[in-house]
Amino acid sequence: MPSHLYAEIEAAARDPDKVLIETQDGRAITYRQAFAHAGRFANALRALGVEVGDRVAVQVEKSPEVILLLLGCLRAGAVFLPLNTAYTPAELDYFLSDAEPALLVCDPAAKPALAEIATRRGVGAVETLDARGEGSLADKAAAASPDFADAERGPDDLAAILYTSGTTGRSKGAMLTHENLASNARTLRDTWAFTARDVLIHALPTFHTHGLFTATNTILFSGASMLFLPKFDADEILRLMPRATSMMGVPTFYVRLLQHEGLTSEATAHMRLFVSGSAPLLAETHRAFAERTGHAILERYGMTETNMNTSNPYEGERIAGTVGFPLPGIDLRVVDPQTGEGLATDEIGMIEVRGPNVFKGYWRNPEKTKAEFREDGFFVTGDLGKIDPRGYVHIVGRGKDLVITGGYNVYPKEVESEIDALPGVVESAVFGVPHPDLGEGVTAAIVLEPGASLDEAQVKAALADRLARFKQPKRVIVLPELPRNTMGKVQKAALRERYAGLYAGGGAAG
Ligand code: MCA
Ligand code: AMP
Repeated sequence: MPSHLYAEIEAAARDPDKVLIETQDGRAITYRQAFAHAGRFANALRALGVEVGDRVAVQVEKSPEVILLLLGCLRAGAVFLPLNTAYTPAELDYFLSDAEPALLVCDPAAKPALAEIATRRGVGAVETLDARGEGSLADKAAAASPDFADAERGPDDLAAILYTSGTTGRSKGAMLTHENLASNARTLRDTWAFTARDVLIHALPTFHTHGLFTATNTILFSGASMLFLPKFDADEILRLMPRATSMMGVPTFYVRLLQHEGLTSEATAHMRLFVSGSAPLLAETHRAFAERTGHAILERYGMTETNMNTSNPYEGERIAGTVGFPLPGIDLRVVDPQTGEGLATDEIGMIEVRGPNVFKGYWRNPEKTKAEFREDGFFVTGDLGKIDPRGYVHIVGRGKDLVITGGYNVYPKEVESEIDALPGVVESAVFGVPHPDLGEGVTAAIVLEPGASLDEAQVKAALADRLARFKQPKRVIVLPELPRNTMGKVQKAALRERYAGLYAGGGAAG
């Protein structure tokens, strides 16, 4: 079977002359052009030594070429491995050593720093692609033939690896198969009523599930179009709305749109659907948006490991503060986290999911994979929730120590390890507290050695090269000691409570 996922995407494009992606500077790429360009990328990959099953690590700014390269990887049978542009070279070092990609594609400006790491880590080739879609890889693709015999790839073969941070230890690579992605794209297209007439405002980054798969694959499976913005920009989004039908975003998008006086029912009149996910949407944001525009934001719930699991209904009541029903074909249950026993309606426990959307396991990490699956195939999400009498799923908290800031996940352990390594620091506790713009703000409490004179600015400066910007604490608080329970465990709940008002009234940068 030629490339399972790609073949389905190609079959869904009934009108090859339809525009797939249009950019702010007026570039328009049709499906026909996209498929031909994917063929050129596939040929270029082969010439660079990328074979079926090889990983292609990609840390580049958003451009239509990222999507074309993804399609090229699928055609070549390679495994696409996107990396957040905010990751520092120190973070890249780990991903390259763990994933052992055959090729690293990076921004031309980053090449000098990354090429050295890539060589050390045995990466076969390093090529470049910039925000305009230009660079050495683009040059090689332009010189290559558009004709390519697609690799044989079945439903269970790997299409992508996306790294997700871990509560303990380093990030883990979630292995996503062709059918994991295809099944979710089919389901979302049908559940959210996407057709070839749709035009999606795409302002999300293209290195995480939300922008790369949830948004893009739903459009590809509908033969529809996307208006690509390099990043969130409220003015631009409002300017595009009269031409668009839909948008997918993180809650911060909606918080920021509500701050714009241009957000009115007239401005949104051409839109049929606003989707929110990646982090909890406050019920007050949902209500305020409905009051201003007449649109009930559709909230859904997913994970890197599982793609999308639940969604509020397209037809029917979208209830603020809930994430709706399990998607068709996906089993979701709430269990006692200790015993694994199923819980009754309205009882709070661990959310577990099973279905064609659920990933194949963690890359080269069978122990972690085993630890997060039940014997009957359910994946333990780490999210705490309940199912109400009407069947709506509510997420009420996290069983995992995780901060979600502007839709990005930050695992405190990773930040704490960096802080604890600083001279003069005895220990630290990293936690999230409400942030008006980002949902939660990453916050650190630290304890210093007697006589040490480290201050907030010094801690922040020391972390600058070590951690991606979004992981760096917005505030660092020096304490004589951390609050502990009788067992000696640090009480993050007490810290969250004590500093709950830290960012109240703060602006975007908090
Ligand atoms: C930017 N900054 C941040 C964040 N973004 N800090 C913490 N958290 C963030 N998310 C920093 C910048 O470096 C800058 O710092 C300062 O905050 C202000 O930046 P600003 O220009 O306001 O930020 P922005 O560029 O407008 O970005 C904010 C954003 C963006 C639009 C919320 O972060 C974003 O697009 N987030 C989407 C993330 C996403 O796609 N998540 C999906 C993951 P300084 O001024 O100090 O330099 S996939 C997923 O979760 C699952 C599967 C799912 O269910 O979807
Ligand atoms: P990630 O693994 O980075 O993709 O993040 C997935 C996590 O984001 C989930 O396990 C949830 O904790 C959180 N999440 C995603 N969507 C929602 C939502 N609609 N409401 C609350 N939390 C969400």
